[in-house]
Amino acid sequence: MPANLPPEYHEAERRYKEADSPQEKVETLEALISTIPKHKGTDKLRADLRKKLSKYKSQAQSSKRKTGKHETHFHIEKEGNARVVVLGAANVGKSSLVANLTHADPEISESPFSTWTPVPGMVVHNGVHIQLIDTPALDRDYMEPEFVDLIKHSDLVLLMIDLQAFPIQQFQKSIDILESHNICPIKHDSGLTDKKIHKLPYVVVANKDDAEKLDEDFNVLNELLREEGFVLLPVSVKTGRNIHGMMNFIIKELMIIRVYSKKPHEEPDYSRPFILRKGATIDDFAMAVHKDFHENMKNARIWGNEVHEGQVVSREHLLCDGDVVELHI
Ligand SMILES: Nc1nc2c(ncn2[C@@H]2O[C@H](COP(=O)(O)OP(=O)(O)OP(=O)(O)O)[C@@H](O)[C@H]2O)c(=O)[nH]1
Ligand SMILES: [Mg+2]
Repeated sequence: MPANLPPEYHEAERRYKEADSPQEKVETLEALISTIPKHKGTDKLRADLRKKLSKYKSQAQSSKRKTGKHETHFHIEKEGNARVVVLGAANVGKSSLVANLTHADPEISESPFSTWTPVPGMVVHNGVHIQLIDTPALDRDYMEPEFVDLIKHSDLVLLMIDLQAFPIQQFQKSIDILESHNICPIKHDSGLTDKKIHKLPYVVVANKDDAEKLDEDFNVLNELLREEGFVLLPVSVKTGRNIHGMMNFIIKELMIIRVYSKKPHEEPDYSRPFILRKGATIDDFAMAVHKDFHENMKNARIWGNEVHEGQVVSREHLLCDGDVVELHI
């Protein structure tokens, strides 16, 4: 037990010990944890109490009447063009990634199980706004139903594994936990055929690939995962290695395309792309620009890789990433 705990701790501990019901235990434990100063000396104590909290939450949840609604940290408003949920075992670097790419300030710690509530942040990459959500570790004893819901309401799972800590077992465990809650990767045949299965695109990253000497480990892991049908990306949040490449890959997997508008006789406006999904047409683009364009448009001119410069196209024309479009009323 760390020696330098404040007097409020002992008072909160007494209330926690006196609490009877699981719900009271949850409330008093949360209060108790909030009295503990955050530093290395208290890491273990906080992790232990968090474990207990998770157990009581589970008990409180099962004894709670089904009708009773309650406030939850897991309800996060969707913002931006897409939502990416960062998942993985304890200590792999999920919070570090979110802290690194966004203005959010989740707790980062050497000791496992430091994140207990999801923390959203916003990352803007090549004009695309992505809501990136840091989450509690998957390998806890208990996973809140609201956490499962949050994942199901995301557009992509960024599954992170720690290259330096039994990555194969870690990967398998994370996949299994998600599968036990009916969440599976879209491209992967899990063998489950139940209609309840929720399929999502997965991007798997091996974090802590800090230096070339670790690439050998990465290659072995990559081979194994490829046999299972997964693409693995090496990254290092610490050194920034391949983080840019990872973001490009995420945008590709989200099937996001960026289309730029252009007024006649003017240069395209590259500062503000319109964000659409693969399969979008000129019609969808016109709707995104303004409903008046959508109603009154006669045709459009387009510049891009798969068209002739300034080619005139109809409403049904399929758009590609990077196209520039001039709408004509
Ligand atoms: N060497 C190395 N360490 C890293 C890297 N990314 C994160 N870490 C360290 O790994 C530890 C865990 O990082 P966190 O970001 O707290 O991990 P987490 O996945 O959020 O952990 P939990 O919230 O406990 O599940 C910290 O000590 C980080 O500094 C990396 O790329 N390389
Ligand atoms: Mg964390």
